[in-house]
Amino acid sequence: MSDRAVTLGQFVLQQERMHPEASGQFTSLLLDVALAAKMINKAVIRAGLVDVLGATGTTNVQGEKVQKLDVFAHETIMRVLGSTGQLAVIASEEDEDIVQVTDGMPIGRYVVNFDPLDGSSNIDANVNIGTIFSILPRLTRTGRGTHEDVLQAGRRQLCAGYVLYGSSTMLVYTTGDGVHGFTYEPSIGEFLLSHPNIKTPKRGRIYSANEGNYAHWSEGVKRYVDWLKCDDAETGRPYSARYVGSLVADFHRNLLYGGIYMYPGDKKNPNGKLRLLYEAAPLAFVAEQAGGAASDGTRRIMDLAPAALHQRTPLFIGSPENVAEAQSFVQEKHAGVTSDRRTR
Ligand code: P6P
Repeated sequence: MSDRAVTLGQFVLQQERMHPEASGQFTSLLLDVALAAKMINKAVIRAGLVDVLGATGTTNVQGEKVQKLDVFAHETIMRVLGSTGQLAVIASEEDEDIVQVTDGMPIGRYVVNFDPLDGSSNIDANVNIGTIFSILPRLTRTGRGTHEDVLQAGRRQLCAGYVLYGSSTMLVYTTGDGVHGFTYEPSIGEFLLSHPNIKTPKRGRIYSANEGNYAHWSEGVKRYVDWLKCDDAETGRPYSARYVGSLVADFHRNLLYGGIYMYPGDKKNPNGKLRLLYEAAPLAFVAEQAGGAASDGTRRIMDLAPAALHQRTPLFIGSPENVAEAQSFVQEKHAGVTSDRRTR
């Protein structure tokens, strides 16, 4: 790759030329996601200056307090993507049900599921927040999009990625041909290729979890986290605990440095907190394409077909050796393990 700056648009076109078999039909859709990201980014970086901080006083379908930026991000994505003529149906964390694309627009061949602003509880504290998106082919042939079109397993995704808003806003995506990261250059309004072909380390020594939930975790998860904290230089333990409380920020750091993010189920919420369709599945696609893994503790996230729009799932995601290790504890294959001197 030459050292000249490559924009997202140029890169996507290069990819299309390199892979004639790739239809590239959703190229413009991906570029529209980037357009929406630029508009959201402009609001996010000015959040402290204009009246978008604080809550709207309403709650979303999750029963969560809706922050004004949440609403802006949701409405921006719906407006930009809804006018592409490429979509049949859209699903968002902020909407109770699917949104069919109508209003005289041509009904397209694709579905977009997204979390408009994940980690929004961090907005007022100026902590990184993110947009997560997933593009799928519709299953139904004609007519308005349906739930069947939306509720597909992650392995059906054509494209998935996230935008991480912060001091340096990044867009990271995959179309099944590796993972590529772009850094936003506001002076020219372009996402420039900064992290081509991201590969996550096979093992990392960072774990990300809300240990405030420890008392409610299963014995297997407790044993795993206890094991990570044992002092054993030979296996690089104890690991470092890093938890921003914003999935996209924790995921992105672990993608680059190696490690594991986990949000297990617990006694209060057996399926955990995170949503399968527009949080776990898109990030699982990115993780696997970067050489990582994503599991619900026993099954591959990408194989799980959601039965409901806002279905939750436990999530263990990151470096493959870390995820496999976590799975072995969660499945109690290491019952009784404390500070054993295992090979790794
Ligand atoms: P907790 C944010 O609400 C979110 O969905 C993720 O971004 C984040 O990782 C997680 O929830 C934080 O949840 O229960 O640790 O505050």
